[in-house]
Amino acid sequence: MGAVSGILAAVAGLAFAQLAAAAGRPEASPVTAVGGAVVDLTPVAVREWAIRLFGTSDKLVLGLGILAALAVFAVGTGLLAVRHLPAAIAVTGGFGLVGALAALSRPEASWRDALPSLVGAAVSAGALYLLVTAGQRSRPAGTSQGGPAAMDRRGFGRLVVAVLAASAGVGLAARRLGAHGSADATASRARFVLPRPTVPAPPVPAGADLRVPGLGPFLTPNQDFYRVDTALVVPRVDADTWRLRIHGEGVTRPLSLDLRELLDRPVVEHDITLTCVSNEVGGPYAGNARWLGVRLGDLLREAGVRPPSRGGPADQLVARSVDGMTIGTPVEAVMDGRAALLAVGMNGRPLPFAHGFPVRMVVPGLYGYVSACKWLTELRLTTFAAYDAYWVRRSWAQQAQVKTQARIDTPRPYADLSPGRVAVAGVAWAQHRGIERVEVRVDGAAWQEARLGTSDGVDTWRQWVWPWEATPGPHTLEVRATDGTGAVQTGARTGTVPDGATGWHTVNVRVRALGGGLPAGADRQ
Ligand SMILES: Nc1nc2c(c(=O)[nH]1)N[C@H]1C(S)=C(S)[C@@H](COP(=O)(O)O)O[C@H]1N2
Ligand SMILES: [Mo]
Repeated sequence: MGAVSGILAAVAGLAFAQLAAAAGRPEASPVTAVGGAVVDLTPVAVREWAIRLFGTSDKLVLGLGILAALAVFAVGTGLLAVRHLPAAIAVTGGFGLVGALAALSRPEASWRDALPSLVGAAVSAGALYLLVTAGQRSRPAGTSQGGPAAMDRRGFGRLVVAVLAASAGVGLAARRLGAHGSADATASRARFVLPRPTVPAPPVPAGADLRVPGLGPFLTPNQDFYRVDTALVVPRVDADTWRLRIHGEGVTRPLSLDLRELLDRPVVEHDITLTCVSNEVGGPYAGNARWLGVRLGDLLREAGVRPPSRGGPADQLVARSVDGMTIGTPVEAVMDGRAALLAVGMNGRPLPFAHGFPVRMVVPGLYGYVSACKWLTELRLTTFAAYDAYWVRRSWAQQAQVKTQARIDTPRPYADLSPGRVAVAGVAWAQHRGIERVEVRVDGAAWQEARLGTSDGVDTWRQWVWPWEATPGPHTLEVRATDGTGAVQTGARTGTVPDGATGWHTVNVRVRALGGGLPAGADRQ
C-alpha cells in the first residue's frame, strides 16, 4: 500500500509539473532541469565515458536514469508515509525544492521556472496524504470481515483509479500544450524560405563521391548528421521573434538584427565538414554539409571590429545560444577570410531544429565546441584572458584546430571477409588545410597510397579507397592521412581531452580460407 501510494503520488506530481512547465518553459520541467544540472555538473571523464558507451543515446539514458531514481525515491517516500505521514510530506517538499533549485540554476532562468517543481511537489504531497489516509482506514485493524474496512478498501481502490485517471488526463494536456507552445516555431520554420545565395557554391565535383558500398554519401543527409549538444529538450526558436545582438570590446557600432535584417546582407554557400572534439579515432561524430549563410567576418567588420592582427582589442568571440551555451572562437580565425558563417541553410533546407534553427555558426577548421554554436542569439567580443566559455570550464582547451584524421568505414571491425579483392574505404579530414594523401597498410607492412575522391576544397573531408588483395587469416588494417601542408598524421595515440584525439584508425578483420568457411589449413591437400 505504501509503495503504491508513493509511486502514484510521484506520477501525479510529475504530471502536474509537466503541465505547469508546458504552460511556461518546457526546460523548467523538474526532470529536464535536474537532467540539465546533472549534465553541467558531470565530470568530463564521466561524460566522455557515457558518450563512448551510449553514443548519442546518452540523453535518453540520462532521462531513464533520473526516472528510475525517482521511482526508487517514490517507493521509499510511500513506505515512510505509512509510518510517519508528516515526514514523508516534508521529504516530498524537499524533492520539490531540489527541482526548483535545479530549474533556477539553469541558464536564462527566471523565478517562474521554480513553479513546475513546486506545483508538482504540492500535488504529490496532497495525493500522498489522500492515498495514505484512505489506505490506513482500509487496514483490517481488528475489524470484522465485510465491515467498514472492506468499504474503505474499495475507497482506496477508487482513489487509486482517480489519481491515475487525473494524472493521465493532466499528462495528456501537458503534451498537447507543449506541442502548441512550439507551434509558432514550427510554423515559422515551415514558412521560412531560404534566401538565394549571392555567391552559390559550385556543384560538388562528380568524383568526390566514390560510391563504394559501405561508405556514406559525400554530403551527409540532415537526418543522418551527428548531433552533439547539452540540450535535453531541443530548443524550438520562433524565427519571427529571433534576434541577434553583436556587442563587446572594440565594437564601435553594436548591432541588433532580426532574421530579415541579417539576410539583407550577401548570402554565401559553402561546403564544410563539421567534427566534434569528443570524436574518438575512427568515431562517428563527423558530418559534411552544404551550408548557406552570411559571412561572419563581414558582419563583424560592419560592427567596427578589427582582428587582433590589425590592432583590435578582442581576441575571442563568444557566441551564446538561447539555452545558455557559450562557445568561444578566435576573432582572428573568423576574420581571416575563411568561410566562417552564420548559417541558416543546411543541404538546401532551413536548419533542422536539432541543428540550430534558425541561425548557427560554422567555422571551417575548428571543432564544433569552439565554433559551431547552435540556436545563436548573441555574439560578444572579449578576450581569452578575460573569459572561459562553457566547455573550457570543463577542462577542454580554449582553442582547438581540427586535427588530421582518417577513418576506415569499410570493412567494419571484425568483419568476416572472403579472400580476394576487398575495397578498403573511408573518409579523411583536415578542415581548412585539406587532404593531400591517404595511405593504408596491412599488418604493419609498407604504406600503400589510396585513391582519393576529387577535392571539393580544403574545408571538407575526402573519401578514399584502396583495393586490397585479401589473403586468408586475421589482418590489421591501418590508415593515415597527410594534410594540405604536407604534415603526416601522427600515429601517437591521445584521448579526446583536452583538444581532440590523435592516432591512426585501426580495424581488425578476418579473411576466410579459400573454399569458404573452413578453418585455416583444413582445405590444404
Ligand atoms: N547551443 C549549443 N550549440 C552547440 C553545442 C551545444 O551543446 N549547444 N555543441 C557544440 C558541439 S560540441 C558540436 S560538435 C556541434 C555539433 O553540431 P551538430 O549537433 O549540428 O552536429 O555543435 C556545437 N554547438
Ligand atoms: Mo563537439
